[in-house]
This record gives sequence, C-alpha cells and structure tokens, in this order.
Amino acid sequence: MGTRKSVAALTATEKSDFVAAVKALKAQTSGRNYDWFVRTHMTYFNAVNSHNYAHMSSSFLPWHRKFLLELENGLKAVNPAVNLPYWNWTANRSTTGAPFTSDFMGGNGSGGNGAVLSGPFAGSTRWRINVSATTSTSLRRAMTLRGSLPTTSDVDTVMGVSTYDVSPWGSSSGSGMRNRLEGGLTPNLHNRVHVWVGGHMAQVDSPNDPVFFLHHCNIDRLWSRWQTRWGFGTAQYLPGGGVANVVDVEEVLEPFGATVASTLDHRAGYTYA
Ligand SMILES: [Cu+2]
Repeated sequence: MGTRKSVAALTATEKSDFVAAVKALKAQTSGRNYDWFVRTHMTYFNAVNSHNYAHMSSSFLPWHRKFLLELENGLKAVNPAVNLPYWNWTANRSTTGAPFTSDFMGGNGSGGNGAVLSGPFAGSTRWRINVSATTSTSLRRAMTLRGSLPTTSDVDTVMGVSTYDVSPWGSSSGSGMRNRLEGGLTPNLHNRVHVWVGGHMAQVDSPNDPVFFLHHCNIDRLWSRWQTRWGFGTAQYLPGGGVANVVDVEEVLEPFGATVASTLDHRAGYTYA
C-alpha cells in the first residue's frame, strides 16, 4: 500500500525519482503512456455516450480518482517506490516554492502566458507537448496572472457540506459538496487552481503539465477527508440510481470499466500522509 505525501515533504530522492518516472512514462511509445492520459482527458472533457464522466458531473471525483490511480500504476511500473504526491495549495502558495522548484516541477512561464523557463519540464527538448489543444510544443504557465488560490477557510466550507451532490448533478447544481469542490459554486476549489496556474493548466489538455496530477491528488485527498468525516460507503455518493445520463453509484466509469462504488473506499490501496 502506498502513502501519498505532500510535495513539501518529499526528499531530494523522492523528487528525482518522481520526475524520472514521469519522463519514462512520457517516453513509452504504446499503451497507457503519458500522452494517453492527455488524450483521454481531452476526449472525456465533454460528454461521451451522453455521459459527462469526467467534469461538471457527480462522477468528477471518482473519474479523476481512477485517472490518478492509472497514472500512479504506470509510474510504479517504472519504479515501485514512486507514489503520487499532493500539492496543498492552501499551504504552498508561492510561485517559487514547492512544487515549483527547479528540482521538481520548475517555475513560472516567461511573461504573459509563456514557456516555462526552469526545471525538468522547461523547453520542448526536455518535455515535448505532443497532444494538445494549441500549437505550442513547450509547456506554458502564467501563474498569478488570473485569480487566486483557495484558502484553508474555503476548504473548511466545502468539507462541512454533508450532501455529496444534488440534481441536476452538473455545473448548475445549486448546492452540495461536489459542485463547490469542482468549481460551479463558491468557494470553487478545483477550477480556480487550474486558472491560477494558467498556460496548459487552463486548457482542455491540462495533463500536459505534470502539476495537474499533484493538484488533482490534493482534490482527491480533500474528497478522502470529506469521506473520513461523512462516510466512505455507497450511501454517501449521489445519485444512488435511476438518473439517465448521469453516472449512478453502480454504473461504470469509462474508459476504466470500473463502477463508482468500487472507487469509493481507497484505503486498501493508498492513504494520505
Ligand atoms: Cu482538473
């Protein structure tokens, strides 16, 4: 079983092992390589088979939990010691601190919405963007240009909402935890971080920036924290059944072929430090 640590608690070896495993997954030419994750996120950004599996839906959280697990399994196939770390943006809020250091994710883009200048993912020879919504072959960031990072009190607000989600189970759901966490309702945790990092993170091909996985690992950690408080069982996920074109608790998350119910209690597979 793996323990997922904060990016701020990683040792130098853990950071270099993670970067090396990400680059090895990127270099693979078939199967669920790094670019498969970029392509899959783009495909599932909008509805597939009339279902919003990945975004603006109740299944936002279980879909990304499976997405992260698939990536973590790919990294572990390269190096079994690697676990996905999380970026707690309520504590690590600087563009030059963890995770944006030159030995890990690298720093900001140059000027407006420019190419990342430092670190292992700077420039198209170190990290080439192959699958993209735009023509840029270099990773871009535009940190601090737009919006702000959520605060501890924003997180506490979301954790205190006991109902998982409400009809119509999408971006216009007027209450519930999921839409507040995803971003359709205030205080908006997930969307704001994508917008604040900017560049590729603000696009449909956001997994091109490896920080995507550290951000989503924190989103998954917050869901786990909510589950610790309110329950890991199937009764705590909504909708429970019978809602057309929404992924009910016993329905399958595509392309993973796993039910929502099978994702809910992750504690036998990994835990958060
Ligand atoms: Cu996201």
